[in-house]
Parts: sequence; C-alpha cells; structure tokens
Amino acid sequence: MNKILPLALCTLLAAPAWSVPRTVTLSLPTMDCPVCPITVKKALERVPGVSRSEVDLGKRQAVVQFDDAKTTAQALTHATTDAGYPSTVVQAR
Ligand SMILES: [Cu+2]
Repeated sequence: MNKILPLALCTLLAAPAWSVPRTVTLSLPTMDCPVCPITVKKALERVPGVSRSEVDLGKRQAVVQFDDAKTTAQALTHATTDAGYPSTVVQAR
C-alpha cells in the first residue's frame, strides 16, 4: 500500500482553507477589435481557478480574479498568449 496517499488526500482537502482570492490586471497590447476581448475572456475563464474576468478593449487590459491555490498570474499570461494575445502583468493584489 502507498503510505503517502492518506497524507496527499489530507493536503488536498485542506487546500481550500489556504487559498486566497487574487486580482491581477493584465496588459494585452495586441487587442484591436471587438472580437478580441471575447477570445481573451474565454481563454482566461477556461483556466481552472479563475472566477471572473473583465476585458476592456479601450484600455487593452483584463482584470482577472483567481484562486491562488489553483492557478497563478503566470498561467493567465500563458493562457492569453496561447490564444494569440501575449500579455503581461501590470498590477497584482
Ligand atoms: Cu480582434
């Protein structure tokens, strides 16, 4: 039997207690038409742990709320980049 399993399960169950909601603002300089924010929003909300995203074409920014126990700001920039829109973090809190 694997003795590590009960410990791993315990860690998994306890994880939500340590998770902290984060908000990050991403800069998306290549968004240039009204379809872009839709694509970006879909890409962001497909990342497990993302609870909400608001994409602003005028500012070329996205504000994303996520659970830092499930994902990272870096995973979000990768997600938009994979969707065709390279992004960088401009603000995190
Ligand atoms: Cu577009």
